[in-house]
Formats: sequence, C-alpha cells, structure tokens
Amino acid sequence: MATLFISDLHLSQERPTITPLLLRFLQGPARQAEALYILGDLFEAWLGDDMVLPDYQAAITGLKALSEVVPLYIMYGNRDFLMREGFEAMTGGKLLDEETVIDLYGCPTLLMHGDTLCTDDIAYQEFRTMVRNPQWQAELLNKTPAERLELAQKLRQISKTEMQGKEAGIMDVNQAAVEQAMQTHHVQQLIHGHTHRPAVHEFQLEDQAAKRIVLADWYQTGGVLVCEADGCRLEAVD
Ligand code: LP5
Ligand code: MN
Repeated sequence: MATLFISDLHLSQERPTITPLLLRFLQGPARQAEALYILGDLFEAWLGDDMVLPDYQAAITGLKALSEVVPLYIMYGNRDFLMREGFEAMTGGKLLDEETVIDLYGCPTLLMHGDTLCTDDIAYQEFRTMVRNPQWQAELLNKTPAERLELAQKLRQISKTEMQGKEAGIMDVNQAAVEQAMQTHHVQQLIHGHTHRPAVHEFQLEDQAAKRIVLADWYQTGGVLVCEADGCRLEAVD
C-alpha cells in the first residue's frame, strides 16, 4: 500500500479536462492508497465555504466518496486558504496545519504548500501577510458572492501581471528558508508543491542526507508522489 501526495490542481473552468482526470484518479489509484494528501491549491480560488462554485461540485463529491474508504488530508495553498470546517464536512477530508510533520514509513517528513519558502518574492510575502490577516478575511467573507468573485478576478489579474515582471529564481524556494523550516521541525525530508517544478532535490543538512520533494501541477496532465516503505517516486497521472 502506498501513501499518495498531490497538489496544485488549480481546478478551474479554464482547464476543463482536469476535473475528470481527478475523478478518475480518485476512483482508481487513490482507492488503493493508504492515505491521500492534497498539499494546497486544489482549487483555482476558494472564496468561502458558503459559496461553492458549481464547477467545484463534482470534485467535492469525488473527494467525499474517497474519504469514506481512504483517509484524506488537505492542506490549503495560496489560492484556497479560506477552506474551513464547512469544507471538511463537504469532502470528509481533514484540514492540516500549514506545517505538518508526519511519520512516512519511519521517516519524519515535513509537509508544506511551499509558498512560505519563497522568501525572495517580497511582494508575494507582503500580499500573503495581508490576506492571511483574520480581520481581512472576516471583511471579505462579509461581502456578497458576486463581490468576492470580482475581487478574486482582480487579484488574479494583478498577480499575472506581477509575475511577468519577476525573475524565475525569485519565484522558487530559498534554500536557507528550506533548511530553516526543516531544522525547526527536526526532519531530513520535506514534501511541498506551489512552485510547479517537480523534482527530488538531495542535499546535506547538518552533515546528513536530506531530501526536498516538489510535487507537479495539474495544468496539462496530473502528477502524483507515490511513497512506499522503500521510498518515494514522482509519477504522471493521465
Ligand atoms: O498561485 P500562483 O502560482 O499563480 O501565484 C502565486 C502568487 N500569487 C498569488 C495571488 C493569487 O494568484 C490571487 C488569486 C487568489 C484567489 C483566491 C483568494 C481568495 C480570497 C480573495 C478574493 C476573494 O498568490 C504570486 C507569486 C507566485 O505564486 C510565485 O510564488 O509570485 O504572487 C503575486 O503575484 C503577488 C504580487 O506580487 C503582489 C500582489 C499585490 C496585490 C495587492 C492587492 C491590493 C488589493 C486590490 C484589490 C482589487
Ligand atoms: Mn500555490
């Protein structure tokens, strides 16, 4: 039995093939798993548990069906950080803290979305501080669904324009931030998404072998990290 990790599906009507791909995955490989972890940005934008966009309903139903047979853990990312208890009830998934350590077949492993590791992206980190402020979130959730949608669309436009002006390196993780997070949690293995640069990075941390595994996005096809007692491998989902 394997433990599976996915992230950055960014489910959206702009990429209509991805929801059916997820549903096949949930009905197929995920059913055989020991557990499924979704490490952020399942949705292009989650605007509150009280306003589920019709495009998301099929995925939610699929997750709920899976969660009845396989433990499902969900961490939010920079697009869906407004998921709360209502979302847990809809999907049967358990929301994880932003930095969660699990015992992965004997290897303590830190799970993160990955955005907080991109410390060179100062503009993003300032934006993050603003939108993670509980008061900002409460004001937002007081707005009507139409107002929230409009604001999210504006933010997406600003983000797209800003990203065109950023060097690629700035939008990747900062190695010192990676090492600090791993040392704080006393782990030699980290799994995260967000950067859309799937890879296994091996390095030395405190004179011992350390690993940072980056999950793939689901923009063209999907990707999954399959972990078993003898190790982890990145595989395509198509
Ligand atoms: O996710 P990804 O990889 O595309 O981009 C991120 C960073 N961008 C973001 C912003 C989101 O894309 C915006 C959409 C969020 C929708 C969900 C929010 C739900 C609640 C709010 C709406 C109701 O996270 C991007 C990083 C990139 O990753 C790589 O790490 O660079 O960061 C940015 O582009 C942020 C900009 O640099 C700064 C933006 C400042 C915006 C200030 C807004 C002021 C208010 C305007 C109101 C209209
Ligand atoms: Mn992200």
